[in-house]
Amino acid sequence: MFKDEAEISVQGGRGGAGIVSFGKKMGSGPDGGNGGHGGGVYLVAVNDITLLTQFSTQTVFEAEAGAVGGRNRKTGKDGGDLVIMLPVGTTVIDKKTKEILFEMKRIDQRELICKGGKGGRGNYEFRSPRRTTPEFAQKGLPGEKKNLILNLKLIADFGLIGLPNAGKSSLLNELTNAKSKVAHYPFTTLIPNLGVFNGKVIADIPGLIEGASEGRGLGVSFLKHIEKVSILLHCISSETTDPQADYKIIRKELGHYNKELLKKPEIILITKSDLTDQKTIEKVMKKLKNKAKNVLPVSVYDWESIEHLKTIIIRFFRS
Ligand SMILES: Nc1nc2c(ncn2[C@@H]2O[C@H](COP(=O)(O)OP(=O)(O)OP(=O)(O)O)[C@@H](O)[C@H]2O)c(=O)[nH]1
Ligand SMILES: [Mg+2]
Repeated sequence: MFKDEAEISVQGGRGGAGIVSFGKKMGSGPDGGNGGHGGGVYLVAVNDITLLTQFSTQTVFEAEAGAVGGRNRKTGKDGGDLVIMLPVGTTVIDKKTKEILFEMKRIDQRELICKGGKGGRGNYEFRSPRRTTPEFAQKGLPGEKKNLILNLKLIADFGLIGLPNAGKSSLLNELTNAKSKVAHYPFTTLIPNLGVFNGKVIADIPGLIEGASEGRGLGVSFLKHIEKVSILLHCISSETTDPQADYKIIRKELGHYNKELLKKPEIILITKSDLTDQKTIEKVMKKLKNKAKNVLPVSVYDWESIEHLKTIIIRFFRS
């Protein structure tokens, strides 16, 4: 199951202990080595929106501890770092302070979230003219620990939005390499899907219905994924009896969720245009033409309409 929220606990590795040791020969001084430092925990952003599901089974992570020091002033080996992969678009929040620690915005962005603990000093380090045989050494320190809330909001250039069954996933599949499930019933898409067209990311957002911003249908959980989308591809089926009403339902939910969403540039797509005659399509377009600069009919069965949509999309990235 797709997860866009998770809570995990992360901790740097404990530092290794320093040791108490003396040279083997009679009268030789202290030679206990220092412990190695504990490994750090790093977060790295990658291009995989499914990654938060890894936290369904494991929620506690700790980097490797440093090794204890050795005789002969030998320092213990440092613990290895632990790298946790997160999907690009994840906000990392400190559970206790609620502070945003990182926004994982770029692929390969790497952040140190918890430092490893320092290794303890061995007794060699405590020698002095007055204390020639220190009988003690330090323990290693524990690594830094944090409880994190991870919140993923998809980052996409274009977001396909609309009522259930409007043909969003079909368009995603047509425009990109994605294989989003398509079926003739509402709520086929239960999780957002991404595809890439000409280097730009298009997100297919599960269908929204009236009351979505209050939790109806698939609820508010997917509206958040529209927040970081740059341009909306608003799909309205040409089969509708009232295109303006369909349009308004979605706009109302976007506005209820966050007024900023209404400011995003929008292209209105009158989908499944093959199912209606030209005259009806024109009527529908006329009713919506004052809502957005671009209102165009598309059908996955009409190659030209898809090519036209592609040109409009390309024009959008250029502008
Ligand atoms: N004739 C025709 N049918 C289409 C077209 N696009 C989609 N459909 C059909 O419409 C139905 C819904 O398509 P989907 O792409 O699953 O719609 P959706 O908006 O993703 O639906 P949800 O995920 O449920 O919100 C499917 O039966 C598709 O085959 C089109 O251009 N022409
Ligand atoms: Mg769908």
